[in-house]
Amino acid sequence: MPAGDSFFIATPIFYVNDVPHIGHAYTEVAADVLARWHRQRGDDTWLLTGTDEHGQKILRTATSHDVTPQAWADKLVTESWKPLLETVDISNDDFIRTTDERHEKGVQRFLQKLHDDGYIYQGEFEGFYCVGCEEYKQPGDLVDGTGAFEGEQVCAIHSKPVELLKESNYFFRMSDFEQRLLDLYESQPDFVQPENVRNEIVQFVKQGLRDLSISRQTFDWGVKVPWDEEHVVYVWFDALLNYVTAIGYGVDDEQFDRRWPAVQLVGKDIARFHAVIWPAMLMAAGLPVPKAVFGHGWLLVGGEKMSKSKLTGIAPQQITDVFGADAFRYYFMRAITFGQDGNFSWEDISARYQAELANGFGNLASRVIAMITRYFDGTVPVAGELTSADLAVRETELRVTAAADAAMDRFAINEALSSIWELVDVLNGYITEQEPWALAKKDDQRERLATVLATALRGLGTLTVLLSPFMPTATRTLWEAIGQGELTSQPVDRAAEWSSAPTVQPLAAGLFPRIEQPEPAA
Ligand code: ME8
Repeated sequence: MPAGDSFFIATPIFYVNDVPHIGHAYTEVAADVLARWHRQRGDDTWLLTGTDEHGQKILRTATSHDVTPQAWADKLVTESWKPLLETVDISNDDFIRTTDERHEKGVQRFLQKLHDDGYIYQGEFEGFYCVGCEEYKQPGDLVDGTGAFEGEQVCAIHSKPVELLKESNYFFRMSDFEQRLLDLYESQPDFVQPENVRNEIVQFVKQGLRDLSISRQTFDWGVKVPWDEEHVVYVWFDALLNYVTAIGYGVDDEQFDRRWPAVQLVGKDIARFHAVIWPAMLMAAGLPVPKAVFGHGWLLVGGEKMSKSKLTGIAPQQITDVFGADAFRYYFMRAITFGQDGNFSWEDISARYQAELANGFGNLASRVIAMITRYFDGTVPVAGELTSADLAVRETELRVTAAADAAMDRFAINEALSSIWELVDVLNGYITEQEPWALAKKDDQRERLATVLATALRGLGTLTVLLSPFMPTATRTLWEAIGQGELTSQPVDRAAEWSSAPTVQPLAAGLFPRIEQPEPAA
């Protein structure tokens, strides 16, 4: 078991009514980069992702395709959701489906406990339900419809009419937890991040919490309520529990205690479920709340939140087919301030690919390795006396490593990358100024040439270690050319301590090849 702290990070589990788009891939990549960073820092890391398969939304989609919801979910998971993880190179430790037996049993166990402890009661409920959100809506959540829905009240998120439902349901006494939740936000200010999401959550809870309807009776695609099989568990109550059923809630205490509590990474659209309902459920069960709930921003396409239903969805593979998974990961983590909304455009990714990856990092790697190959037959030179320019490179390596590590602890993923990129720029500037090609022409500058290339190579190796959580494939290729041992065993928080192989191997091709057709139609 790694010696470091436990770091359990979970993504939302995604609905299988449709195939993934780059918004889903964005959450996956952010969680994966954080997980790889922590793993490479020696933390006892666990990355969980999965799929949300119950509820009316999936049932209706399956029915409209003339298949059972289970068959529909199986098809989407096998053909689309698991392949997404390969497309963008996710190193998840587990994949949970809400139709897994381990999950369904766990949900029943949890609900039974809350029932036994007096947190569940039966009542009548009438309200407006949005199947897209799988949520009852308050009048304030509705807006006037347009086009085909002119004259109707529609969900502000899905722009579709809500349905008036009246049922006899089971309720969770969520209102009992209002003050405890407010105390939690107060005493642990970083429980909900970033600040704007936190403020929204605090405001919401301050307006008063109602009890939550947690069962449905009019359809049967869900986990059965253990004491009343006429009801299925409300899909959000069911889905949130994946974070604990996946790590052995109620059946494997050792695994549960080792992992829980988690860091929850979600889109800000579902921060309320994770920062209000979920901790209230955990409090009722006597379990610790998550370490943090981070609600990231939305990917926008042409200024609008990207979504399949609005036909702005882009499949991740459309981008990885052109630029590769590493560039996909780099681009979204670098170009968007993590926590804020960000616009995607083909022009922007093409420009960054060319300037930052191909010319900035890729070219640096090729040049350093080519010069050591040419001037020293590939044998790594030994540095002589260091000048202030050499020491400045060394200082940058240590400084950006510490800055990136601290930024990752604050979920400031884009800041970590821009710190690391200072080293790319410093190294490129250093080589331009030191002109090793000119030194190579003078016999009396042999020692200086050795020092310059040894310094540049040290910096390049540090970069390789620091960038490995972001771009696992390109850095692995580069490491095979310069490093010793496994790249992922190099502690990322001590990246400058890496050991080089005695000789470098020429790179067969550039790390980031020229893109012939950079702008396919979006
Ligand atoms: O809400 N920009 O699933 P879902 C950024 N099953 N991220 C986006 C995005 C966009 N335009 N669109 C989607 C559900 N996402 C529930 C979750 S968890 C117990 C249950 C990402 O398939 C983002 O992470 O609708 C968002 O929160 C999630 O996909 C919603 O996925």
